[in-house]
Amino acid sequence: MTKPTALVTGATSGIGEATARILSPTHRLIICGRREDRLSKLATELSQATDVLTLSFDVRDKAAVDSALGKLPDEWASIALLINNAGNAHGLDHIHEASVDDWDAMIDINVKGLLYVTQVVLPEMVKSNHGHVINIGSIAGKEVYERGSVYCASKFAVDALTQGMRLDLNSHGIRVTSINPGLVETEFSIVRFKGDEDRAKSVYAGFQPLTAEDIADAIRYVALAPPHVTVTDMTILATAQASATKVNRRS
Ligand code: NDP
Ligand code: 8X3
Repeated sequence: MTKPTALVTGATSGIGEATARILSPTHRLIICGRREDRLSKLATELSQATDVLTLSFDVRDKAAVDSALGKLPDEWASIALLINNAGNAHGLDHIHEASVDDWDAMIDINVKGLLYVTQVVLPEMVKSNHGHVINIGSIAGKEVYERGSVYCASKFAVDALTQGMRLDLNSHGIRVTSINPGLVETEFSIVRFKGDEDRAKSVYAGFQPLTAEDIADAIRYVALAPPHVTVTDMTILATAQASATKVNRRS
């Protein structure tokens, strides 16, 4: 039997890359991101295990999303699993000191980008009354922390969209899940702190953070659950993390 097709946004690093890798035995893969060199490298690796299509676009650019996903070759047109993972935090500032460019980036990527991709992928799922959308939210979509208001707002929006999609798609048998990780050591903090690797490293100092593979493993579990089972919402924290703001650091 042909494998189902999964589309993973933000597959060029971190959680998305690990997810593409872990799904390669069970799914054909459409891997997306802006950095084409990384997409080609991952495609070369994963094509040992499965069919891979790479698509490079910025999720903020609606025309680019429509053009990349709206005219897929026939053999890729039916997507069974959409993983809306592309996203980042930009900056960590009090609301009265933060940059409008950072706000725009977070709202445009984490919220509007997710919507743009979902809008193009859903019609085929609705037509076939089958499919699964997994949105990557965050503990920041459950609890607000100081200096994170706009990132948190973007992830609260992902939580609301996940719940709303589940209601709207219920009559079409489409599963909708949110996965909400706590601190995962990826390129996330390097992006948040605009390339400051030392500051990024300090976020994960003194405790064992989650890895991208930990989250990919949860995504695989949720995706491979029997079709009549929907995991609606999974929050995953490092054992040393008790809330968005409480982390048991040894040093
Ligand atoms: P990374 O920075 O490692 O990965 C982010 C991915 O998103 C990259 O592949 C990047 O690809 C892609 N991306 C970013 N902006 C755009 C854009 N404008 N257009 C297309 N793709 C884009 O971070 P993570 O793997 O940690 O983050 C993945 C998701 O997990 C995000 O939604 C994040 O909010 C969420 N998350 C992360 C946590 C963490 O602690 N790390 C915790 C909770 C949630 P490229 O640059 O090539 O376009
Ligand atoms: C990423 C986790 O705590 O850095 O969503 O906001 S956190």
